[in-house]
Amino acid sequence: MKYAAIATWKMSYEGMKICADMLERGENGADAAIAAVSNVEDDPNFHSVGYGGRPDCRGRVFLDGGFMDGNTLHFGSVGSIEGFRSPVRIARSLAKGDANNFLAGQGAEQYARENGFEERDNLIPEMTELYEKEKDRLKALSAYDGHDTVCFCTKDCTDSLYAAVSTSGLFMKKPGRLGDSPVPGAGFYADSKTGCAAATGMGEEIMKGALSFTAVYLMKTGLSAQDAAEKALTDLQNELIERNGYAQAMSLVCLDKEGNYGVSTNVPFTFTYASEKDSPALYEAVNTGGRTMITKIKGEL
Ligand code: SD4
Repeated sequence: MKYAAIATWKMSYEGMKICADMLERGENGADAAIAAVSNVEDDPNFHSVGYGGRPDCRGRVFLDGGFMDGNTLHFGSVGSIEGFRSPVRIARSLAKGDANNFLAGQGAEQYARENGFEERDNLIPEMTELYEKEKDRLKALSAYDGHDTVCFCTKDCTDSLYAAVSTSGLFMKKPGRLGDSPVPGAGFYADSKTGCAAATGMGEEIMKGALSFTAVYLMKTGLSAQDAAEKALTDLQNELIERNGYAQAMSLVCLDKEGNYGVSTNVPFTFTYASEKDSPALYEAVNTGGRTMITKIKGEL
């Protein structure tokens, strides 16, 4: 396939159209992935990414973002950053050089300010209301549902692969908490010789199995994108259940170097995909005994 892209959750659909248009025009897959993720970061209707993201336990919005270039294996990440419009754009700018590629907290904010990245208060009144309503009920919890990451994996017409992700992480998270999303190998991974992958779900689980790297590694050993996605997630889930008695929510999307996609999940999951053969569409994935059953969602586009 000349180009292909896969992304997590229904919230990626508008971004997928932007991404597919850019890839169709022959634009760079990194630019396409970043434009698509930024589109979600700017949309206040999605309460788990960027503007309108869910607050932490202090009622403030801290964001994580990551980017990887599958040609160079350079990655860039920012963690726990407050007050900036696009964590993924900041992350991409860090994906070069041999050091200082992953910045967190005040250091990341200082870098973003010094490098002219647009500032923005990402807390919207609706999320302040939610926080005020839920804070007492949830203060004892370490995790709370309603967290999702937007992840885009792209393959462009030069056969370059990229992964880009952005999230506000867990609702009511502790100050300084980082999930898998900005962690290369866990939340995202790209290697143009093999494939690219990205994850969403409980970061504390995903990090235990370096889920995105594992999927790409399995493709390297010869598995198809779909088999690699399923094996990576099922193996991790089985290990977690064996050791801890349970496994929390995890979902994974990936592309092989030809642009074929793979998806796995242990919860009901939506994703979008496009290639020069398939116009952008929204799909639903469910786990049926370790295999992923995929249905194209009609009438919702
Ligand atoms: C995190 N993986 O911060 C993210 C949240 C997420 O579906 O993607 N939830 O742990």
